[in-house]
Amino acid sequence: MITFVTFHIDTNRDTANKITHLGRKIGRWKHDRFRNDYNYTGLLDLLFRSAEIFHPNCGKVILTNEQTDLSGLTVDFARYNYEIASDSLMRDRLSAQLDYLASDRSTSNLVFVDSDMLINQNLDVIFEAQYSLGLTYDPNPNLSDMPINGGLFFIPFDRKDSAYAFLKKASAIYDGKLSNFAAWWGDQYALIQTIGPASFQNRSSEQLNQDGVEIALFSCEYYNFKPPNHVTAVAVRFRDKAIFHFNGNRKRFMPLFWETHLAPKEQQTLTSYYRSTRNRVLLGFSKSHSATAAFLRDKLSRIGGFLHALIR
Ligand SMILES: [Mn+2]
Repeated sequence: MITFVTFHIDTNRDTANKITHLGRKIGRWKHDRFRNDYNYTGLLDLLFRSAEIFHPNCGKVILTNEQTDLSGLTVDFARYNYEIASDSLMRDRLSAQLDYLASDRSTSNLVFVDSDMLINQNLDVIFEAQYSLGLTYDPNPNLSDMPINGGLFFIPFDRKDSAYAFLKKASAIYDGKLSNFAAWWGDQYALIQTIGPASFQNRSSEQLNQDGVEIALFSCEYYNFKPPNHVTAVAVRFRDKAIFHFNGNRKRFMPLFWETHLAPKEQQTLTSYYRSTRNRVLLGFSKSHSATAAFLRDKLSRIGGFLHALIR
């Protein structure tokens, strides 16, 4: 069994502006900005429903704070409240994850997962290898200073203590010298510093031993896949990817991807098949050489604009 543990708190425009400002200061997000105005309960709902498709009756947990409104969710989940401030969003997330990890005595494997992810496969194979903490890394050179993604941890149920030991160390590094990044990015800086950038760079396999803790490295290419940031990419099923990450402003595509590819797996109804087919045709997926399909493909740019308008 797997328990999917995600994180969300309500934030405001002030937090979004501060995080955007921090991003500009470290040379990221030149044209982009942090947004807190997505329909997060909608995204959390889709995350859990995607997990249910491949892991029926999986555990579903949200780490949050008392003030956050999660009433919009349609699935059952367990709520855990912690002290989480928006000024120290990522630092407090790591603390909450540690507290949850320490309190969880279940025999369920854990997947700590971002709210803007969709599960696209059964993940049991991830837990067949022997390790204490599974992390995903992105080989993109733009991320060479923070190659480990903070949004996804795999923790086998019988290795929670040693995963805890590693994350506790990361948390101490975060508190100690990364306080400028308490709101954002600090978790990812702390993760690579805990591993050691040199150990990571010079590794000879995808398994590292950090002070007795076995760390397994999974490529983001399959396990934490960021789809191309364009609406037409939603036409592609990306069947070989285990987990999607609609990070940044890709979030606007997450409901459309759900409707196009995953909803028909959840509910085999005429409506879900109709919507899926309609979207795939509109997005130019059809390989048909029929005059109708060619006509629709020719109109793609205009229809793409229409879909853009729909998804903000
Ligand atoms: Mn994310």
